This record gives sequence, structure tokens and C-alpha cells, in this order.
Amino acid sequence: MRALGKLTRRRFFRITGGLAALATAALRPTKTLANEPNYFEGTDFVGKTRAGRYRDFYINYWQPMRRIDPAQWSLTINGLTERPATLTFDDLKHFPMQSMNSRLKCVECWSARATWTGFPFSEIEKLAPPKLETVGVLFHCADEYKEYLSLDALRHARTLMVTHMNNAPLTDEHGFPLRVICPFKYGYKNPKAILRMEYVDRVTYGTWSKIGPYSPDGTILPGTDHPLEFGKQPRRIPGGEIFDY
Ligand SMILES: Nc1nc2c(c(=O)[nH]1)N[C@H]1C(S)=C(S)[C@@H](COP(=O)(O)O)O[C@H]1N2
Ligand SMILES: [Mo]
Repeated sequence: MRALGKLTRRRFFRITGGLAALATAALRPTKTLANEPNYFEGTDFVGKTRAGRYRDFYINYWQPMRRIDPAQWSLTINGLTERPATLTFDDLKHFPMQSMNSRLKCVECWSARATWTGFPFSEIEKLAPPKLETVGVLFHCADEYKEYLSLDALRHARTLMVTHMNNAPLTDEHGFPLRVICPFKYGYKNPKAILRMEYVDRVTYGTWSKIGPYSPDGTILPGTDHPLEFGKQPRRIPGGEIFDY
């Protein structure tokens, strides 16, 4: 596991320390990536990788995790609800599905576009209605990643609880069996490999906004993007979801 964990960002932060990490944050995306091997292909584990076929759509995981077995997986919805619910993998198949094409934009500069298929958050609310004081959901993921999204963001027409990417089930790398796609927010607000959704009554910091210079809101700001499909050629973006390319 030490070798597998070698290149996780957690370790990067541990090694460099908070302030130094902030200072070099802008340099990170282009460093070391060209020869970075894929440690996870053909193993029981999955983690951060940018090599091989993932050159066109990077994979971020907070720490390496064991691949999820759909027979063992369940989704718990709890916190501020009088009707907590537990879903199995088969339950996911009964939701009304819809698809959208959108760009996932990581705050570390890169972005990539895909077609995502899934169901609206309203389906979750029907099963486990949030109490009145609920303002958002804290997502708990299989790699111990945590991220918060407001009810407003989750109820937005462009936000989906995603099970499929480019017309195939999500791969372990991209968050099988369930992730959020919220295309007007940075990638870190798109939690993968979700195990639990917890209704909470206050804005909660997620894994990245706790340690990095990243806002807890995570709305994409005006700036520069480096889309992977276009050779990372810099493009100006106006903020919000990227529709232009
Ligand atoms: N469980 C989990 N979800 C996560 C992350 C993570 O580390 N763990 N990283 C986030 C970040 S920073 C980004 S940019 C996107 C990347 O999605 P991808 O790995 O499918 O490209 O996943 C987000 N969801
Ligand atoms: Mo990211």
C-alpha cells in the first residue's frame, strides 16, 4: 500500500507542508505526469492516475481504495431525515435515467468532456425526505473523501447522480457505482464512489476545501482552463459551466 499511495495528493501535502503546497499549487498540473505509471491497472485497487488511457481524462482519488464489489455495495441516506434509506446496487436501476454532455473542470487546471447518465437528486429526496432545517448533503466516499453540496446545487437541472459515463457503467476509476456530476462546480464538488449521503444543517467543508486554497462553494470562477482533449492549450473561461468547447 505504501507504493500505491506514493503519488496521492495527501502525501504531497504531507511532504511539502501547507504553505509550500499553496505556493506550488499552480505548478503541479504539468509536473511529473508524462512518465507517471499506472499503478492500478490489473489490481484490486484503484487510485489517482494520469497515465495510459487516462491521459485524456485524469483520475483523482484522495487515497487508493479497494475496487467496489456491487454485491457488497450499498448507499445509505441518513442525517437529518425521519426516513433514512439504504439502497442496493440493483435499486439504482429503477430510477428514471437522463443523460447530459458536460465538461468536468478540475480546479488544478485540466478539464475533459463526457456524456453522463444518471438520475436526479429528487429521487433520493422522495425516498428519504430531508428535514426542514437541512441545507445540504455531506457525501462520504469509499476512499474516505468527503464533499458537501447544498440542496440548491443538488436540485439544479444540470446536476445528476451519475451511474454511467459515455454510455457504459462508470469504471472504478471514475467512481463506480455512483457519483455526482455538477458541471458548474469544480471537479472536487463531484464526489465519486459514494457510500453515504448525510443531510446536514450547515455548510460543511469537504476534503479539499479543508486543506487547499479551494472555496467550500466550488463554483467555477472566471480564469484559464487547460482542456486535455485540446492538448491543454489554455482557454479563457467566463466562470460557471463551460459550454463553449
Ligand atoms: N471519492 C472521491 N471523489 C472525488 C475525488 C476524490 O479524491 N475522491 N476527487 C475529486 C476531484 S478533485 C476531481 S477533479 C474529480 C475528478 O473526476 P475523475 O477522477 O472521474 O476524472 O473527482 C472528484 N471526486
Ligand atoms: Mo480536482
